[in-house]
Amino acid sequence: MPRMKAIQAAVQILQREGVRHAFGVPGAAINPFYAALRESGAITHVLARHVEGASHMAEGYTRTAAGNIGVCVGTSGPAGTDMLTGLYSAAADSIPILCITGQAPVARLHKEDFQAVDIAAIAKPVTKLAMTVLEPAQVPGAFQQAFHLMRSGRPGPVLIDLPFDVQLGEIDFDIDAYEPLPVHRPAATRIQVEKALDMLEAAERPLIVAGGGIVNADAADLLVEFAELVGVPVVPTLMGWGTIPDDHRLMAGMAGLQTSQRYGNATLLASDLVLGIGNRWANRHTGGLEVYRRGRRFVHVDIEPTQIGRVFPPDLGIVSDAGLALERFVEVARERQAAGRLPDRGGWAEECAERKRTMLRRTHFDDVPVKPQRVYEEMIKAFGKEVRYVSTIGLSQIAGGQFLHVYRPRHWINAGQAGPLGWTLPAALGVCVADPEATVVALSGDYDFQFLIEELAVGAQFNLPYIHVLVNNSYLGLIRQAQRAFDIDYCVQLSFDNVNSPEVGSYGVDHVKVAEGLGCKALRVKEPGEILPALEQAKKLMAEHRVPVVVEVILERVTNISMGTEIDGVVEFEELATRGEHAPTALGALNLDQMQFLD
Ligand SMILES: Cc1ncc(C[n+]2csc(CCOP(=O)(O)OP(=O)(O)O)c2C)c(N)n1
Ligand SMILES: [Mg+2]
Repeated sequence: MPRMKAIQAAVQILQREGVRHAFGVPGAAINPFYAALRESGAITHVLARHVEGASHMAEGYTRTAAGNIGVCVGTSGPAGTDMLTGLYSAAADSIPILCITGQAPVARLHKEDFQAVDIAAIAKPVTKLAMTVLEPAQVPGAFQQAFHLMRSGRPGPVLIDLPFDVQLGEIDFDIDAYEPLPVHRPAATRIQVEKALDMLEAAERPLIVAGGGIVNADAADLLVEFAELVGVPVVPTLMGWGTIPDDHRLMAGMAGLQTSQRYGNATLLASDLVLGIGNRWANRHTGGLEVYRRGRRFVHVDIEPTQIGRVFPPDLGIVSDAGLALERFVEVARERQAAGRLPDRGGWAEECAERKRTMLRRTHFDDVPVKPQRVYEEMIKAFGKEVRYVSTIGLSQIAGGQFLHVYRPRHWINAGQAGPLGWTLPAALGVCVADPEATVVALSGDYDFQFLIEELAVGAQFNLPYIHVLVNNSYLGLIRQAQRAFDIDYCVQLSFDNVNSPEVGSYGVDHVKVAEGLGCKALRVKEPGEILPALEQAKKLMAEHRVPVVVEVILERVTNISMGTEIDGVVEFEELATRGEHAPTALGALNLDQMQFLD
């Protein structure tokens, strides 16, 4: 049996489990791991500038392709605590990442040693497993279990904490005798699917709510096949956006309080049965449950048994992996189609499509300073269907969710539940590592951009080119809008006169200078007509220099974006589209020569 340090066995297992990249920040307590990494040579390492950044890079990496597991690495003490936000974000959105931390030697754990903190205890609520390994011979089993848990059931993150002496302890280990553990995925039974389809058939205006579980199961094609078979319109959740292309005739729009379309909410409210697959009835999707549930029945398919009934009791709950459920749904629906049992849904689907053509918000404004709605119109013109968008939170992300178009799963990469400011930039870098050929476009408000801005240097150092659209209102815009309820505008201003950059006026931070100082390219635009040329120029700069390119759009300071507290009470602050030229990149306009608009 080969004899080696426990940490060498760990690195061999990482390789065997498919890890090719790691994101991290070294420190004394994790140096044995770095020595093993260097020796192996099979895993490339991206050196983050902030450990939190490394955790979000790992998440962006995982989210880009089915089967990926992002790995983030840090030393003992503050490195682990810095990565907690990444673990929370990953856990909340069911994303597997593996966080590896160094730790003080076992015998000194209780002595308040330098940078010794009980990270396993701290990380427990935001991981599927958080473990300080106390025996070198347990290291292989800990990693084996980590991969098994991350991939099984509802996916999520794991933290493995490795005391210095445990890493260096000698063990007998043969990688050829190692085998990844089988992954546990429950599957819907025929009876369950029959009952769900009976309910679907009995309904007059059924909908499918498609959640992120479908993305995790890599089952978007099956979703579309099933929707087409039964002719039922689909409302994706924010995490499921892209599972059915935005321009598909059965894509009915998103429902919700913020990242939604008027037609998505109207269609949900008109439905009488909702089949939720791989979704979790997030409160920003449902709004108040009274309105959301009134007059309709619900079927809930979820991989995690304790998710069924967590938010409200469904009429039928099915515990299943989304992909395995959809395979069964397609199979049984095919049989029913052959037997002539499937009802014609043409009228209802057309009603939904009509709303999608007509219930539009206006994006075409010529104002200076630029109104944010216009930015998304120009982004749609600049980037094709293959673009991968990355965003986190803020008015910027909400408006992105309302106006952009997504055509593929994993092309809207968004920290949906946790929404941690600063996530966008490092997550985009992780996406670039996972898919170097992709056009990656990040979308941030100025505050989100400033949170982990130093990570731009990582993009410059490791040649990870992407375009960062930075919509600058010099405000904590979303919170300013929320403070209207309190009649205050307090501690949400980002504006000041920058003594070094009179050209930014009172907008404060000179993002162009900072980005350039960190080794990236950057452009600033102030007029709507300049946005598209700047985005085109950014593509060229990205190709030429192989570094991130920031395109900053100076926005009007105050724009309220449509939102509300109930899906039947979303407040519109701007005028709606009443003519074709008001919303030239809306899907109705893209699909049809002739458009009709509701007043
Ligand atoms: C770590 C963290 N702290 C606070 C918040 C609350 N928060 C949500 S959006 C936001 C302001 C975002 O401002 P900006 O990024 O400029 O986007 P805008 O809304 O102006 O488009 C804040 C403070 C958060 N999401 N994450
Ligand atoms: Mg802002």
